[in-house]
Amino acid sequence: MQKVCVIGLGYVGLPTACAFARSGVVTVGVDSKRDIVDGVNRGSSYLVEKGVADAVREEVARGRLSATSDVAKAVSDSDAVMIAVQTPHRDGTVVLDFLEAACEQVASSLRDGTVVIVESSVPPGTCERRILPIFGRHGKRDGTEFHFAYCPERVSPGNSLEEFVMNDRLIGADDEKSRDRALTVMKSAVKGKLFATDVITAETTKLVENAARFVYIAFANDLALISAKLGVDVQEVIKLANTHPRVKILNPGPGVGGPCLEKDSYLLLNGLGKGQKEGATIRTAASVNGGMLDEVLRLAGAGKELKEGSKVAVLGTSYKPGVGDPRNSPSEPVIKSLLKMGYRVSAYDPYCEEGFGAKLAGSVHSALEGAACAILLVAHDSFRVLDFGDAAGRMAPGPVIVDAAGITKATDVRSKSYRLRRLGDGRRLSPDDGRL
Ligand code: SAJ
Repeated sequence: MQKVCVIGLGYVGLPTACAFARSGVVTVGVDSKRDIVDGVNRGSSYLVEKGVADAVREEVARGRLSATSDVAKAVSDSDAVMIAVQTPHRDGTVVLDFLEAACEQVASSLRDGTVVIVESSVPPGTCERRILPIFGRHGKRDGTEFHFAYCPERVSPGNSLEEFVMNDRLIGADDEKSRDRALTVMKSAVKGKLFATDVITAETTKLVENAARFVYIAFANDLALISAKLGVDVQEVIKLANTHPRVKILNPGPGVGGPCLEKDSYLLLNGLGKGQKEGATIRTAASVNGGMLDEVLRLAGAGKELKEGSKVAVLGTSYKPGVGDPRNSPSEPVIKSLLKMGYRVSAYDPYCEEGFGAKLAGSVHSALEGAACAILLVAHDSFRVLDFGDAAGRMAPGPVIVDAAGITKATDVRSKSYRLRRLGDGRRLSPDDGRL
């Protein structure tokens, strides 16, 4: 394959472009945002993603990667077009405007024989009902004038470039030629296995993967609430249950963040149309995961013994450990609720500059200074090695530390200098232990 064009240089598109360029393919990234295009052409990446900055710098210098806002030229010059634009949701319903607009532009410049691959998550049936008709209106029929495949991305934000290359992928195509052409394109950059199927099965499977994780996490979260009532420690219960050869329970937390798990669960249901009763586990999971906010506030004593006007330190604002990505972070509703209840909130995150309205502290110590309560929301490595005795010494007298991130150990509860409340830890200790 000679030349690939990647439409959309976002969280998925830029690592996709880097992966193709790294594999030796001449790659052009297309984005409407001038600053992103100019940045790439200067050899710099706006994305904080492992390996991406080096890949952009080196591949631009080598002449294998460039960027442009000129879709028509990039598409008409390419043998393959990868589309990786966002498909967000509004109140649980997918918004296809960006994808449809991108396909419209691609279709109008496509030369015959090109292979078009969509990576964005879409409700099942979208390619057939909404995407292929756009190409049809431009006189491009799948399997005749051009070749179409749906190959959903599977990368984990934070490690997208490596996962693009190493993960197994699905190749959804509805005719043999399109499938073979898409396999050739993907093989040039992907080292993982490639599994061929039809388009709607690939669309559905992508969403099922994320909906499965969303439901599994809801189960772990439900167990945290159950354990707190039963008087056991959920961490201990999960650790022991996972010694069974067929049990693999995930970790409870303050809610499910990020751009994918919740959204894709809704997109799966979108495929059913309105008024359907199927999907009860997903709806229940959404309610359990969303309800973890109340549990975090309860552990903090918000609206109860935590006095109005007190300072609360929120540790962690990114949506998961090890990244600076604040999209849909569970910290957002926690911070906004606390502010609404009249608390002074100071937030600190080693990677993320988003404070969601809280005062951003420059260090963990300044966030903790004088706080009546500290809430651990993300298990970043630097929080795992925190000395909680020292932390408590910087806080207001008799401080409460809430661990909603699964960082502390059951034995840490015995400290006398602070009251530690761990999510899902309902063990009944003596009153001296300062539990709820
Ligand atoms: N979380 C828990 N408990 C856990 C694991 C995660 O509460 O045991 C929370 C995290 O803290 C975070 C959220 O879930 O708030 C999502 O994090 P994640 O690491 O599970 O997933 P994402 O959203 O970063 O990436 C997911 C991945 N999907 C699956 O693992 C099935 C990734 O492979 C997908 O490519 C990505 O969605 C996507 O783009 O669709």
